Amino acid sequence: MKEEGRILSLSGGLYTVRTEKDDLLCYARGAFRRDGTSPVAGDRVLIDREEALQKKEMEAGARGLILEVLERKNVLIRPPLANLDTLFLVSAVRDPDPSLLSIDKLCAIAHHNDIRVILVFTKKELDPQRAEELCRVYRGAGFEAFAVTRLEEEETRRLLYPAIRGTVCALAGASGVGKSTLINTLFPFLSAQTGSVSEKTGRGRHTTRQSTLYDISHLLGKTEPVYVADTPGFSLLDFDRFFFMDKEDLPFAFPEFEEHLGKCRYTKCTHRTEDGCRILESVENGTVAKSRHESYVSLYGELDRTKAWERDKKRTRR
Ligand SMILES: Nc1nc2c(ncn2[C@@H]2O[C@H](COP(=O)(O)OP(=O)(O)OP(=O)(O)O)[C@@H](O)[C@H]2O)c(=O)[nH]1
Ligand SMILES: [Mg+2]
Ligand SMILES: [Zn+2]
Repeated sequence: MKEEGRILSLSGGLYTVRTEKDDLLCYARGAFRRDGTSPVAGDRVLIDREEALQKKEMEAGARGLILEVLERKNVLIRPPLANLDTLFLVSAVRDPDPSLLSIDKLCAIAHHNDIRVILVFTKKELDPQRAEELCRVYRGAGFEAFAVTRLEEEETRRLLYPAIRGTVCALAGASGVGKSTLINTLFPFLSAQTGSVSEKTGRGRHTTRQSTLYDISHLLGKTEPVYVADTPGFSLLDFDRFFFMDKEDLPFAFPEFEEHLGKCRYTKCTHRTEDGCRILESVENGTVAKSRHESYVSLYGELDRTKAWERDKKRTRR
């Protein structure tokens, strides 16, 4: 009998799948490997129990077989993770200075892939005014944005727990912005787990690892499962390989552009320098942030230069 489950982790070729009843160690059908569609953490899958397994698979500890991966909302290549709902994009207000272009790029990719972005600006106490300004820009662009400091742990939890929606969330951000510090504050048990895993395997922290999902519903006071992906090595660079878009899609990946689209003088307006462009007018009158438009122009150029074959390569590369 087929049952539905969610993959929590992959280790030594065996998947841990959470079903309604239990956590089950499973093998995946060989066919997944052959056609390059191997299941990853976050995947919703259909499984069959023991009867489907061979003796040697049982001996290796497997108690189920993954038959099918259910339709994915999105999938990241590195770290491998499927069906991400909420991404905490962590940047520091200073030390290191935030790269607005990197932030805007990741926001665009996430929006395009149906991932909700929550901007978290850390080290607020180093420059409270800048923190406020950054939050203002991103809230104005239609994102949720929060400024936090490690000096206010209770307040950080109060602000960020309610922002988690959907089933799977993860954190990302450049090196040194305070991701580990934030994880300590929000999910202390996760820091402990991460430490022990790397001690056991002796792997360096830059080794590409599989993601592992941890249930955090108890912290949020929810009855349905909510997971955070343990992805300590997750930086902005990892998104370069993530499914990217056509330049024609880019305006739609900037939520604050949406109400203006289709209203420019020219139907084929690229919103960069054209006369009668509604987006440019909005930048002039201050309703669209200048930095956001600059990032748009820069990303447009990047996509324009990326030849179709390169994009196709990125899409299929594993
Ligand atoms: N002033 C200040 N420093 C902070 C804050 N949060 C973290 N830091 C410091 O910033 C440095 C980097 O913090 P981490 O939490 O290690 O940053 P990370 O993003 O995990 O860094 P990587 O693991 O290298 O990617 C550490 O020295 C922290 O003590 C904060 O709110 N204020
Ligand atoms: Mg860290
Ligand atoms: Zn325009």
